Amino acid sequence: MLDVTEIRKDFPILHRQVNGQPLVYLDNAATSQTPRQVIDTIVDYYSRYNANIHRGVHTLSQEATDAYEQARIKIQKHFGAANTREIIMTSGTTEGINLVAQGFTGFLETGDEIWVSAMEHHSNIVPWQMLCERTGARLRVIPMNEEGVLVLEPFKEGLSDRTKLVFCNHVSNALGTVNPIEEIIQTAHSAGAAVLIDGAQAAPHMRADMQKLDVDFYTVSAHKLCGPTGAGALYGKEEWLKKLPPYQGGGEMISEVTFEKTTYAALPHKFEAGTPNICGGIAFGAALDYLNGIGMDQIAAYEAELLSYATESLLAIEGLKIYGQAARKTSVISFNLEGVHPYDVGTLLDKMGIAVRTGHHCAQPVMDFYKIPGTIRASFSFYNTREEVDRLAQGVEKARQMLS
Ligand code: C6P
Repeated sequence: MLDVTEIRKDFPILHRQVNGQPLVYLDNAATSQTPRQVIDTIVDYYSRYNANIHRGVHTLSQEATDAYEQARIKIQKHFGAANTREIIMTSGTTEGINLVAQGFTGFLETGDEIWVSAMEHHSNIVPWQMLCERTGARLRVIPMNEEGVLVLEPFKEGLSDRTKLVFCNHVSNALGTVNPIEEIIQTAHSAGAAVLIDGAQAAPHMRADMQKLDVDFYTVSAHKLCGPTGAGALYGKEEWLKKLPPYQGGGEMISEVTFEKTTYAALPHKFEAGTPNICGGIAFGAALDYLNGIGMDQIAAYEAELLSYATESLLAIEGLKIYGQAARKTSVISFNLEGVHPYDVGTLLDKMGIAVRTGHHCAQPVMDFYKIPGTIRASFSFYNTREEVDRLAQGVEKARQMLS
């Protein structure tokens, strides 16, 4: 088991007060907190070797380039990619998805089909709708049931030679469900379709090996992995990345430019136009070092225990309903109190120093499915404790008494 008392010492923010109370930070699915090892990496970058990369012959530029490319290697190894050509540095999951959606424009035609799951984040719905508008392709939905589990039969029966792309999140941000992506990938491949898995909510809780999954694209955001905002990565199979056209034009992504014709840089730089978030990329690498220093298996085991303790504690509260009861979940609990608006509960919890997210969590179709305006979402990380779960349960009970 983890030594959480020691781990918490790494996170300065966890020791602050909010509204006169010690902070209980349970909004980790929105963004995780940053350990001092990552903060130090950022300070070190700007203090010692801030420079543009891949451009200069001077020492600072070479140091920054080396650190940035080292970070790419860390990301490649962490996610089990075959080589660094398959790792595109992005600003986050949203950019990774948009890059692929843009790239497929020339590969689709009217009547082709794209499947998405019923529990997607908006960033895995809207870019595909835009792709459909550009190409005349049709968006189809893998449905879900009351427990918040995907129902794969309609998807399996609906596959045809018109199916070109399938998108699914590895873990739902609104419900915490771990989706059967292995089965989805195999099924889609048997119909000749490419698969993008949105790993934004899975990566903080488990290891995903790109080669074992045999997935075509996988996206992550550094800020959910103890790293900074504005950094992330897109994994893409080399064969796909070679086929897709560049996402944006600009410096860095070219081989040669004349007014008659431009040739593009080799992978991965073909997809990395302009000056990237250099410090963010380097800090992303440091965040992965930090997580691997603790161990992803240890993190998963600790969070599973915390999830079951929190589920039990919250279900003891009168009129509390949890949305998302899948057998395989990450440490996310979406819930409501009977007859109470989630926003009011969230506001009262904040007064008690407890940070949760309320609303539709950028997954409006999930809320529509349950016919609710939103939920209160408590999302736990490996640095949260049972005492914090107790503070949450007491806070929710107090809110219930005040509001109902
Ligand atoms: N979900 C949440 O509170 P970006 O913003 O690009 O880093 O990540 C977008 C994204 C994509 N997919 C999933 C499954 C996500 O959960 C998110 C981000 C946050 O649930 C902020 S809306």
